[in-house]
Amino acid sequence: MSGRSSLDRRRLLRALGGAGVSALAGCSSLGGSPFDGSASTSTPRPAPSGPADTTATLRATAGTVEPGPGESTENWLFDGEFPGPELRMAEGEVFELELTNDLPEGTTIHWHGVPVTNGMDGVPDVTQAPVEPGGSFTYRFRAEPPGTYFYHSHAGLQLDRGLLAPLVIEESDPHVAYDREYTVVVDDYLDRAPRPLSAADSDRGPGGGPGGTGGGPMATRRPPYAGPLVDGRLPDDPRTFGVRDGERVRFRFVNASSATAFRVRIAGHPLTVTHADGQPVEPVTVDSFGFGSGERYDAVVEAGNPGTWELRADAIDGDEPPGRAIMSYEGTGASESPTAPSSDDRRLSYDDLRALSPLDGVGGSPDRTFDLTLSAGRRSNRWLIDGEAYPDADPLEVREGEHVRVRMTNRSPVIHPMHLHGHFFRVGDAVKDTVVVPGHMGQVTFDFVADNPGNWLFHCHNLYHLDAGMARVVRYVQ
Ligand SMILES: [Cu+2]
Repeated sequence: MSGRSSLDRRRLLRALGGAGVSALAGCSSLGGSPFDGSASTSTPRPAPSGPADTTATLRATAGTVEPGPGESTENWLFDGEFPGPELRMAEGEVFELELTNDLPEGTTIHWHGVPVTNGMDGVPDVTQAPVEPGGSFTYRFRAEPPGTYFYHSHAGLQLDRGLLAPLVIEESDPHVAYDREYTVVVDDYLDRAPRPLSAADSDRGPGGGPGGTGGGPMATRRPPYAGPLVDGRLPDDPRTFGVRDGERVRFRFVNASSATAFRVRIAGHPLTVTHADGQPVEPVTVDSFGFGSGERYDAVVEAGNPGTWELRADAIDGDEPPGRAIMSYEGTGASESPTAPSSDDRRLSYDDLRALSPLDGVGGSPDRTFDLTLSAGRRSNRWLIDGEAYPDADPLEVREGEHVRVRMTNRSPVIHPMHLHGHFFRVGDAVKDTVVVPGHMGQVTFDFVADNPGNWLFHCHNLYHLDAGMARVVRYVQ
């Protein structure tokens, strides 16, 4: 199934959808709230109606994270797991999930990358009221297009407490063959409750984009992470991915970290990148790729080099030890081959990405263009889009059906992985939902079609930048 035909089908389904019974009807917190679309003058589409193909429940609770021997932290988790339970659904099915909130604070779930209807997008005070302690909310959406996604709390700093998990919409007809697959969530371990960063939290931080330009020390701020995590494991207690000689293994890599870009490689094995942010691309073979918070890449590995090998995730420009997992061939010993990242490896860049099915409707000149500067506030710990810190920021107004172009210039020294809710966009020849804007006057332009009415957050996926104002609402108007 190609991205384009999937999008076409979505439009068709919307056209047929009519005013069905929305899942909102059964929800306790929305009556009379401003989150039913009244703040937007273009009516959001209803959630899919009729019986759900799959129903699930999920509980946000306090729980214990144990990422390695002798390491444990009380934190907030989905169903007590970290990362939370992977959700898998078939392409096109109607999926329904009841979230129950056992936390002492309000929470939501955002389905990162999935272009759900606006009321299901899970952004507190933009698309719904937070689910209060003891309350519940039923999310409902059509599972399309297929791809690798993740879901997470969008309330405050809860993402960095552990409320995150992978989500896979399975393709009915993948464009690459593979014998088995693994999902790999890359993250950081915060062994305390997160708090907003202040000027006192000076640190060295990421400065390179996927192009891997790197950069020297720079005054950015990151939380005091206790180490990188691959699938919830610290480097000294890595997960093992078993493979057999001759297999093709699909890895679905998710950067679920709140503040870190990682470079990923597997020793002794090139990575054939097949999907960017879940969307199929012409396969391109590299030695490593970098990705920022919120980005995903799928890569197929030809298992033809028996042994025990290191899967490695280095924080880009960080000085912490690399995150690790093990890829082990059946019947081989426990000692792994070392990997020294080479300086001349083939690194994925955005220019290498060619979507199999380009987005429709973004050829030619746009109907509307936003020129946006990304910068740090001068006198406060704020992060700004065009000089404004959300929520004291003007919405970006679009009309349904428009081809919208967004040009971003990054006047700060650090990267910003910018994420648009509810839409895919074209960046270069790729179709993505999150794109890293390099520091030091890096520029990125993306184009999208305003085809999903509502109020949608557009923001930096560095959680601490988001928390400090680096967001805008994209608002549909008549
Ligand atoms: Cu940022």
